[in-house]
Amino acid sequence: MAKPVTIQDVKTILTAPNGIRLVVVKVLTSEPGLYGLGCATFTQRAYAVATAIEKYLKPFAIGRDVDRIEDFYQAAYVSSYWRSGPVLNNALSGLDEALWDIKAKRAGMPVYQLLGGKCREAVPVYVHASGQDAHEVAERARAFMEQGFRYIRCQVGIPGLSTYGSRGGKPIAALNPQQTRTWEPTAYVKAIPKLFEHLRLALGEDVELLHDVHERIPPIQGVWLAKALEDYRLFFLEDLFAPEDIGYFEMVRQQCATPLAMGELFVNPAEYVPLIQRRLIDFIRVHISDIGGFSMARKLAAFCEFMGVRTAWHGPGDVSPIGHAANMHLDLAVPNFGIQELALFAEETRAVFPGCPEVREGCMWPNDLPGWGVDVDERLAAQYPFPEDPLNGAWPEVRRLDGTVIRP
Ligand code: GCO
Ligand code: MG
Repeated sequence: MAKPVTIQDVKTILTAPNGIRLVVVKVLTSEPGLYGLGCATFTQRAYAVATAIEKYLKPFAIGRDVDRIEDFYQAAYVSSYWRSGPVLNNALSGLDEALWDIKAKRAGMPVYQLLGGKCREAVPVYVHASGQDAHEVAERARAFMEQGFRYIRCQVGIPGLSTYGSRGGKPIAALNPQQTRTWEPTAYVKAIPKLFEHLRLALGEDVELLHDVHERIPPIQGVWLAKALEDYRLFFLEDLFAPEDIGYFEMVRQQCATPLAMGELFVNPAEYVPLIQRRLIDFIRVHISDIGGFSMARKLAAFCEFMGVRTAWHGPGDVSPIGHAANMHLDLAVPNFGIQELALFAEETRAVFPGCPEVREGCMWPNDLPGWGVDVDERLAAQYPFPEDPLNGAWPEVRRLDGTVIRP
């Protein structure tokens, strides 16, 4: 039997082209020139992930057979005894995805081939249109439609408040002495049905519209909002509830047919399996590196297929191009693909990550290179260190008018 190719070294690459903190793992092998890349980006706690890789996973990985991805995944997952969580899952994802990249390079094929090949030529994406009012959102959405995008997520500013997707608002000094961002849910839930009424009139019936609640409202207002939006036929309504409140999905299901997308904050199968099994959501939106990487995500996609749930992997700016490529390869190969979120790549990001997927005709397109098809220029990556930030990458605080901290 041929001698196995083994893991020789693991490098953690921290880079912030476009100002967003990204974490990428490079696994080097015993075969000269053969390496793989994986995404381990948890932007708010990037250094914690880097430590988990450098101090724990790297020594664990060195010397192991690069071909045994599943075995590596299982062994690494339980090696901490207390497992899961965004830090350890992202660290694991970095290595797991790098091993998929290596396996596909050894096979001389793009990763999607290892999953059975393409179900589609390219991956339709949704882009983000945000504005201060409904007119501005409609204008931005129309500009995207003119560029060929057919799925658009629409977020609107709420006067005086700091909404997800737009800032603003002045807190009451006596109640909020730190003068943090402010948020109240009622004005928002009243404004959103009006936004979509305007958008349907302005943009017509053909475009697919999406919206992200970002778990910012009390659950019963979420139930009301899902019903109030039913007439505007959203493609999906996202994160209506926090992971802590998923018991409310059943209530929404009994009352309306607004399609529901959930999951970017999930880290553990115990959170997402019951929702899928009971058909309480329509789109699974996990952040692939946050659930442990590609190995876990492909199993999740297959489980969703049996339950009629479609995929919509999380694809914001704080996913590296390696992570976007992982999303795309899975999207290409699964029959239950729903849609792919995409924060359009900045020029600097494209330069740091040669092979970054092309975006045209409203879709992300793969290249035919073996592996993910995306590389990292380490010299250039080093020219984009993490920006100075008093919050060290964390979310700024958001508070109610009475000063209570709420979810961002
Ligand atoms: C989305 C998300 C993101 C997250 C961000 C957190 O649906 O795109 O909600 O914008 O807020 O990825 O870091
Ligand atoms: Mg979201």
